[in-house]
Amino acid sequence: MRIHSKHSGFDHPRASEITPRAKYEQRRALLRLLAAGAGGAALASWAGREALAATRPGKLAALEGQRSAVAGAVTMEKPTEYQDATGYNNFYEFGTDKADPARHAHTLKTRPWTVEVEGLVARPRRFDIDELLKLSPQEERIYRLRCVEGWSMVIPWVGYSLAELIKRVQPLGSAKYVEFVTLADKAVMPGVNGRILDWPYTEGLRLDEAMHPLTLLAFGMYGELLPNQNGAPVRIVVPWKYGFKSAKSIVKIRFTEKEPATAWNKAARNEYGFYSNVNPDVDHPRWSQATERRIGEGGLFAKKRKTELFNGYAAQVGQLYAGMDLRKNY
Ligand SMILES: Nc1nc2c(c(=O)[nH]1)N[C@H]1C(S)=C(S)[C@@H](COP(=O)(O)O)O[C@H]1N2
Ligand SMILES: [Mo]
Repeated sequence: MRIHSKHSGFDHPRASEITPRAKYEQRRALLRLLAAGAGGAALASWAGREALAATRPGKLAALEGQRSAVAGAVTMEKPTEYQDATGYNNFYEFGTDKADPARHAHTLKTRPWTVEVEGLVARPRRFDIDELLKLSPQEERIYRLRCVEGWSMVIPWVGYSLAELIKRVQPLGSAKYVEFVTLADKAVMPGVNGRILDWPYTEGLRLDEAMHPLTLLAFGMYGELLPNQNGAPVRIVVPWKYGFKSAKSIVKIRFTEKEPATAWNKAARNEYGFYSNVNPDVDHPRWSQATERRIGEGGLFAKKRKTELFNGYAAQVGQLYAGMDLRKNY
C-alpha cells in the first residue's frame, strides 16, 4: 500500500512510486490526446448512457444491464477511461505493481467456475457461474470507487444486488456476517507464492451491509464481462467502503455468527479495520484520508478532490452506522 506523509499539506508519494505513476499518467494523457484528434472534442463526449454504450470497448463478450433504479446507484460523474480502469489495479494475487494484474491475469481461467454458498443458511448450495449470472436481471451501476491509498475511479459496473442471492439461500436468524473467500491458485497467481498477505484473500461484511441494495455482485463493467484483472468472473463492489473491501474472483460466500477475519485486517490490524468505511475525518495511521486523486485527471499535479463521508453515499448508507463511533469502528 502507498505511504504518504501525514503532516504535509499535500501528500508526497514515496520516491519509488513517483516515476511509474508519473510515467503512467503521461502516457495516458498522450493516448487521450491522440484519440481526441486536433480539436480534442472527444474529451467532452460523455453525455449519459448512450455515450457509454457507444464506447463499449469491444474486448470481451457483451454483458449489458438495465440502468439501475436503486437510489444512488448511478453517479453522473464521467466514468474513468476503460484503459485506466483495466490497467491500474490492485489484485495482489497477480503482483503488487499497479500494472501487474493487467500483465499477468490472463492466466486466470474463469470457466468453468463455481461459487459455494455455505454456513448459516437454510439453503446452502453451489452455483455454477453462468447460473449465478442469470439469477437476477443484470443492472448497470455507475459507482465511485475510492482506494485506501488515496486514488479513486468511476466505474460502470454490471451486476445485481448481492441481496438477491442472499434472499434465495435464506440466512438463519443466527447469521450476522457474510464472509467472501476468493481464489488462491498458485499455478496461475504468482503473488500467492509470496507472503504479503495470508492467502486466500478474504473479506467480510455485516449482514445488513451485505443486504443493502447498493452492495453489488458484479459480473461485468463497461457493458462487457469483467476483465480478469478486475475480478472475473464475479466480485463484489461496496461503493461506500475503501476498495479493498470489494473482493475479486470470489469462490465462496459463507454466513457466520462471528465477525470474520479479513486479509488486510490480519496483515495490519491497526491500519485496516473491519468496517473501512470511506471517511475523510478518520486518517489512516500513516496518511490522511481527506483528499483523493481521480485516476486519469491530469497527472500528478492535478488538483485533488475532497473525499466525502461514505464516499458520497451517506444518504443511502448512513443509517447502517447510527450510534456507532466511526473512529473506533474504523
Ligand atoms: N482478491 C482480491 N480482491 C481485491 C484486491 C486484491 O488484491 N485481491 N484488491 C482490492 C483493492 S485494494 C482495490 S482498490 C480494488 C480494486 O479494484 P479494481 O482493480 O477493479 O479497480 O480491488 C480489491 N479487491
Ligand atoms: Mo485499494
